[in-house]
Amino acid sequence: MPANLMSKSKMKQLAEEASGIGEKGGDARVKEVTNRLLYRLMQVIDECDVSMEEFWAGVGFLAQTAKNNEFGLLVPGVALEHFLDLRLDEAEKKAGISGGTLRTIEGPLYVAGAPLSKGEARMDDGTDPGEPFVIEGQVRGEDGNIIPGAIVDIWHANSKGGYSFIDGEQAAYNLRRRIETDAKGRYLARSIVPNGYGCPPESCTRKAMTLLGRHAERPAHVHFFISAPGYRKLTTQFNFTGDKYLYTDFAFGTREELVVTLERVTDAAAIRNAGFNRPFA
Ligand code: MBD
Ligand code: FE
Repeated sequence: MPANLMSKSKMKQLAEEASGIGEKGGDARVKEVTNRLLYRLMQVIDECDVSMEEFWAGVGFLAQTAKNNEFGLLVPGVALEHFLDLRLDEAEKKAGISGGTLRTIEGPLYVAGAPLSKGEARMDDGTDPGEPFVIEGQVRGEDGNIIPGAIVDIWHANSKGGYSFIDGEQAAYNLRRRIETDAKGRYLARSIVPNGYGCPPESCTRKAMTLLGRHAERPAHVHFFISAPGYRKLTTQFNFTGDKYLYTDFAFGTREELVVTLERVTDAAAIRNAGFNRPFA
């Protein structure tokens, strides 16, 4: 039962005052967003009759989240990054733009500056016992034209679900590569099949998920940025058929069109014929 102790007009007035709405100075955009955020926050506090203790516990939780550098993890966990993606989809629909590979979340674990090579790359450093696999594709514009010289920036977790620069166990830029597409717009990567990612055991994000009755796991996935001069940048991922967490991704990144089935290749010649000029060890 909502408490509703405060009148809407009183909350509106407070939020506007706190946001400097009546003042001359400041930044109009910051004022508007702050005002709307504060008004809604006050409404929630009033409707849920949030106590002083609960309020300060919430502030403490956010402070700890900041201390852990975890906001990037919490945001996808509460569906906000996916929500922004869906809004971009809607904007494109309204503008009459359609087709092409679907976007999905970037997530918090991208690192810029991965090694750049032409046409193909090996992404793993050979120390991971994961199963080797090959990713190949062709970059095309919405008009269907192939795009040579596009940059395909790929990053993914190792066979334990950890990312280089984050888990401290891997060499710099392990499983992070940029590949420039060849004359036919193609790229090829050799890597190892990633495991899903789980939020760290002591993380604020995992604690929040537990309080919400949810798990804190992502299905295995491979991230992509694809960019070329004159084109909008695509942020996407793919997942693997049959993954335990495919349809309950805590970060809401799964989209049916982006789920792929691995094709098992056993003979070395077939692997070479797939375009890779180094046979698997
Ligand atoms: C990840 O690897 C990720 O992609 C997201 C969105 C959140 C946490 C870890
Ligand atoms: Fe990820």
